[in-house]
Amino acid sequence: MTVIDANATAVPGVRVDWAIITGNGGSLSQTVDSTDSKGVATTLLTLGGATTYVVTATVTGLPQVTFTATAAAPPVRDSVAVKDNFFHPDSVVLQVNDTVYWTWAGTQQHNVTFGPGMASATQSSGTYSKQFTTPGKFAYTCTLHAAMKGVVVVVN
Ligand SMILES: [Cu+2]
Repeated sequence: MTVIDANATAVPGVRVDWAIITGNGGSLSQTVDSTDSKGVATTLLTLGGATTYVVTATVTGLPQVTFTATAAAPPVRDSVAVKDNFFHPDSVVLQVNDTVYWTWAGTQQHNVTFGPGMASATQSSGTYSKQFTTPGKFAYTCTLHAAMKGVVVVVN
């Protein structure tokens, strides 16, 4: 936030108190700051598990200012086309317990292989699906085409 005077001139050295009034688990990098030479005071809000956060900036003698932040769910993309010879998209991000569905969309034979015991059949049509129950980064390939690579990123 910026503190200015009646002439719209920045005011340095003004104490600003920051507080989270809504938003469980959130934290501020600092709860007290002084405006700099440009009249700017800052804090950094780190989100926790809540969806909505309201942060107030208080300067003695001035109306309180409120800021609102809304947390969005991680992007979810759970369909991948198995083409000749690439995965599209080659990177997906999803939440824990979501499932990725691969659909064969080319004419050649391919597979989706994460590792031993974690692979689709080698096929030229059809689908393969896998549910991801733990966060992490899971790389896979088609063992017939080493350049076919993909990754599934699972977040909480
Ligand atoms: Cu392949």
